[in-house]
Amino acid sequence: MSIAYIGIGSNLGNRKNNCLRAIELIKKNGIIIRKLSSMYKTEPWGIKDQPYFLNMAIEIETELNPIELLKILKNIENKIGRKESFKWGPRIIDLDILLFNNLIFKEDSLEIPHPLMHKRNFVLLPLCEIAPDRIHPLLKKKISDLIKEL
Ligand code: PH2
Ligand code: MG
Ligand code: MG
Repeated sequence: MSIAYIGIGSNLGNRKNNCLRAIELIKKNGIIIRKLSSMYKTEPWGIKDQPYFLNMAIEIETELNPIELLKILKNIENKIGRKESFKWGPRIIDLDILLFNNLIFKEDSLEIPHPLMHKRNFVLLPLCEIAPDRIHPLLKKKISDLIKEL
C-alpha cells in the first residue's frame, strides 16, 4: 500500500465542478481518498494572462504503482474533457502526482517528486493544509518549511 499526494487544478469552465468531478472519478478507480484540502483560488503561475485557477491537494492510498496511477489520472483528465494546450496554458483539469511514498523517480513520462512543486505556492499551500510535516524526499525538508522559503 502506498500513500501519494495529487495536486488538482482547473482554470476553464466550472472550475469547482471540474475539481469535484475529478475527485469522484479518482474514487471510482479503487483509489482511497484519505484527505482533501480546501479549494484555493490562485493567481496563474508561469503564464499570467489566463483565468485564475482553483487548486487543491488530496492524499490517497493505493495499490497502484506510479505509472499505473499516472495512466488513470490521464484517463480522468481526458474524460473530463482536457484538450491539448501549450505549456502552463489554461486547462479544464490538471491532475499531477506530487509525492509518492518517499519515492524518487525520473523517467520521460513522469518525475516524482513533481519537479516544480517546491517553487509553487498553488501546490504548497493546499499540500501544507493536509501534510505539513511530510518530508520532501530530495530536499529533505517539511512542506511547511518549503512554504517559508518561497
Ligand atoms: N498550473 C500550471 C501553470 N500555472 N497556476 C496556478 N495558479 N495553478 C495551476 O494549477 C497552474 C498554474 C501548469 O500545470
Ligand atoms: Mg500541473
Ligand atoms: Mg499535469
